Order: sequence, then structure tokens, then C-alpha cells
Amino acid sequence: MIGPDVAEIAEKLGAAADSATAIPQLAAETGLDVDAAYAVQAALVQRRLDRGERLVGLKMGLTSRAKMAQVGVDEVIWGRLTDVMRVPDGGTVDTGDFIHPRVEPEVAFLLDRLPGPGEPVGAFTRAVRAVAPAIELIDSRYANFTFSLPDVVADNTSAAAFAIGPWSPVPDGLDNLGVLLEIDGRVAQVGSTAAILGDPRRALDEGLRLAGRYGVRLRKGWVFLAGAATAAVPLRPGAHVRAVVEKLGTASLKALP
Ligand code: 0L1
Ligand code: MG
Repeated sequence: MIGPDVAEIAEKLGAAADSATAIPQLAAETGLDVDAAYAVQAALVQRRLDRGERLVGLKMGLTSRAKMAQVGVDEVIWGRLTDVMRVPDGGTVDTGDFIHPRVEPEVAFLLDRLPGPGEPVGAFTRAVRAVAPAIELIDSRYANFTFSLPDVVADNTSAAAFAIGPWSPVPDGLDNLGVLLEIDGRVAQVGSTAAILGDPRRALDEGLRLAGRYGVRLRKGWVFLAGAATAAVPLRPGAHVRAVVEKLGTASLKALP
């Protein structure tokens, strides 16, 4: 039996992102399963690397119940981050570059020495050099932000842009820090880092599990977005967005009017 055409699906998703134009879901029609979807994701990101972008890290997706409920998918997934997706802290994005952008408050890790494939993470503070508050901008390439699990994996887990606040040494506890998402100075979402798999440190275990399964080596110096502490909120033109994480500080970005 002939499997789904990985290169063709990656091309459709890449073109949708480049032109900021939504497309219909692809998995049901092409018979895409989750493993094939990760192959599409790799091809989709390779398309970016071929035009000069650099891989700078990974993001975990759907690490909280709020996020799973928001999109109707209940499995932790991951995607790849490139340098072009990074927005300076306090920097500006153009909503016109995206289809239906949403923002969510996250915790970021700066990776240090990682265990080899199959080894336990061991001391978190050896694997992670620093932590920071972050904002992830997600943008599904599918119409109405609606997708199945293989669809969203193939679409690089809706990765589009991210901003990272100041790095700090890993604090004693990361498991129950208050999180706010503010839009134009008003609180839009309230949460806790406990929403990220009970403790954001578990996101790294999940990342290493997926790395072992898909043969990816996590690199020293990479950014690792552990996941969102709340549901995501639509990003409107002109909005000022701040993610505030207790003990870690603030990350922010602005959308052009
Ligand atoms: O980062 C995330 O949790 C997003 C994963 C994909 C689902 C979505 O687009 O909300
Ligand atoms: Mg996210």
C-alpha cells in the first residue's frame, strides 16, 4: 500500500504558512497517522532550514488540560522552533503575517547538558541552565483552528513565533507559580505553572521521551518551551501582550496596529 505523500503534505502546509492562508485538514483524506505526521513536520521544518533558518529549540504542545480542552486533542505533542520565529522580548509582530494568531503564556528552559537517548533526565538543574517567562504565538494553518492529532503534529504543532523574557537561574520550586496573561493591561487569563503537567519540569521528561522515539538529539543552548499554563487568546492588531510568571518576571510583545 502506498502511504501518504509526506513531501506533498509538507509543501501544502508550508505554502499555507508563507501565504497566511488557511487550508482544509489533510490527515483523514491522506491517511496520515501520528508517526507519518512527525515525518511531515520534519520535512516542513527542513523546508525552512533549506532557505537559511536555524533550528534553535523545541516546543511542547498540549501540556495542560486547558489547552487540550480548547482544541479537543488529548496527547502531549512537540514541535520545532527556528531563529526566524523568535521575536525579541518587547518586540513587534504583524498579525497580517499569520492566519488567526493566538498567544499563550509559557515557561521556557535554556538547555544545558542533556542525558543521552534512553537515560533519565537526572538532576533538572544539570539539564537546564536557566528558566524564563515566555509568550508563544500559535497559528494553526487549518481553517477555523480545527484539526485532528495527526493534522496538528504535521503542522509543527501550530508553532509560529515566540518571545522570551529574561533568563534566571532555576528557582527552588517551579511547580506552582502564578501565571497571568495580560492584553492591553487587562488580565485575559490566570493560571499556574501546575497546569503544565503538574510541574513544567515534567515537560522535559516528555520531550526526552519523544526525542528517543523520533531520533532527535536535544542540544545544549536550545530553547525548550515547556507549554502553556492557560488557554490561548486571539491576538488582535495593536494589542500589547504580557506574560507574567511569579518569581520569573515578564515577557512581552506588541502587534502592529
Ligand atoms: O503550543 C501548544 O500547546 C499548541 C499545540 C497545538 C494546538 C493548538 O494549536 O492550540
Ligand atoms: Mg504552546
